[in-house]
Amino acid sequence: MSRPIVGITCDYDLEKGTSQLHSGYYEGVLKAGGLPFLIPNMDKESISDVLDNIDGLLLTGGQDVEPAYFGESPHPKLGFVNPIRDELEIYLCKEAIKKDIPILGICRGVQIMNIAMGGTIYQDLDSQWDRGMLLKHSQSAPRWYGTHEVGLVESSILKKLIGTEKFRVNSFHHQAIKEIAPCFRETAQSEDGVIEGIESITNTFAVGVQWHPERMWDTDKRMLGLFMGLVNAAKLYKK
Ligand SMILES: [Mn+2]
Repeated sequence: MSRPIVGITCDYDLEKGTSQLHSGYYEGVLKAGGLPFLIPNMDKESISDVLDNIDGLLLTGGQDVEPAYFGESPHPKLGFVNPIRDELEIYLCKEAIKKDIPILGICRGVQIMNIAMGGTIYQDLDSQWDRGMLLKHSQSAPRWYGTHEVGLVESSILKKLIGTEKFRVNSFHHQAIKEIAPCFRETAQSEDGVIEGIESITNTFAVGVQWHPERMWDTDKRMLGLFMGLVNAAKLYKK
């Protein structure tokens, strides 16, 4: 059997006119046995054709999400939003969920998954968090270095893929999940209570994490487990 094709969203730089992606994403897919297909900015009809041809979807990290998608007006600390990318990824995610295409969402990707399916996020975690002490989620350390701990839910896909209950993750997210969409459940949490992982309770494989495994798998092999999970689910979908 040929390798399953994993579609990967890029960051669309509207000023430079480029679609770009950090190598950790596509190299992670390659290492896990999948064939990466980078999804540039394109029209909806082309995106529908992409959805007919991919076996898995990787929603990647990036900038803040337009709050109108979860029914809010912009908070003063909201960062740069990219309307083109928001529209494309939310559409892609909704359609992939409908088709039960396996999905892995990383950082912004997990937020997109949650918003697409009816959940909300904190526009600015630092100023909107009202549940006590908050850890530093925008780390000042190398990108591959784990700065805070997360605990995984025992029966979760995430726990199966990573193999340990507690471990340290890197953290550079300005936003985070607030209310989880009804089709997902929480699977990982940092010590302060911030949701760091979710998975679908209705789909075969729709897993999201708030940290960046694509920057960690080189130094922490457990992180490759996430890419293996996506590619293995894509293999089953392809059959
Ligand atoms: Mn974090």
